[in-house]
Amino acid sequence: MKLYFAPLSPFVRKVLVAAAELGLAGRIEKIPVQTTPVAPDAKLKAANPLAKLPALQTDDNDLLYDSAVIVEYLDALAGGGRIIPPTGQARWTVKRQEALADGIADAAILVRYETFLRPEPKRWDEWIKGQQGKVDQGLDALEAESWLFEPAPNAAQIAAGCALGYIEFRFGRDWRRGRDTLAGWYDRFAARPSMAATAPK
Ligand SMILES: N[C@@H](CCC(=O)N[C@@H](CS)C(=O)NCC(=O)O)C(=O)O
Repeated sequence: MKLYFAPLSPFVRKVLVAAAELGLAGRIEKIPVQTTPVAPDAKLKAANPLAKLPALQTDDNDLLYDSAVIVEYLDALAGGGRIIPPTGQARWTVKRQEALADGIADAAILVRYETFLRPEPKRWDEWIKGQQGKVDQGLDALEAESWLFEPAPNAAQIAAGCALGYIEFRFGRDWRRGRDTLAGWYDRFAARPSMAATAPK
């Protein structure tokens, strides 16, 4: 399998952590890509019309995106039901929580693009505040969800770990203030070999 890859992308990291937890890391070849909304990479665009990372070319030559689809594919490849419950309420809870964590990372990335990529005269403070509000509300919801303390890693926990890793890497440790439970969980989760091996540097 070939994974279109950038080392600082939380969504690429999510796929790599899932692959490691499922024992599939050795089957993934990384294809490095540099892409932004204003300078999309041509080979990535050929793999994913949205020109976003991650995209995965499977051994059957299928092209898959986005991260949630790829993680579900890897889970199925590893036998199914390993990091995403196969049926029932538990499945919808994990999928919803994964969407929450991904939404936090989406908003954090938009803040980063707005404050780093967009030329200063074109920046819009209200819009940045709006995205930051989504990050903050999402983190408060994660803090409130005790599911984070389940021992086995699932797709939602992996997504949450990668979103928090990205926020801490880009914006520092402020997110921890008033979120002691989440911060404690994150420190333990970040020590897993799959997370340590993929930490942004
Ligand atoms: N919902 C998508 C989000 C993917 C995403 O935003 N990827 C970023 C990198 S972390 C990207 O490729 N941005 C380039 C762009 O938006 O053009 C997923 O889960 O894969």
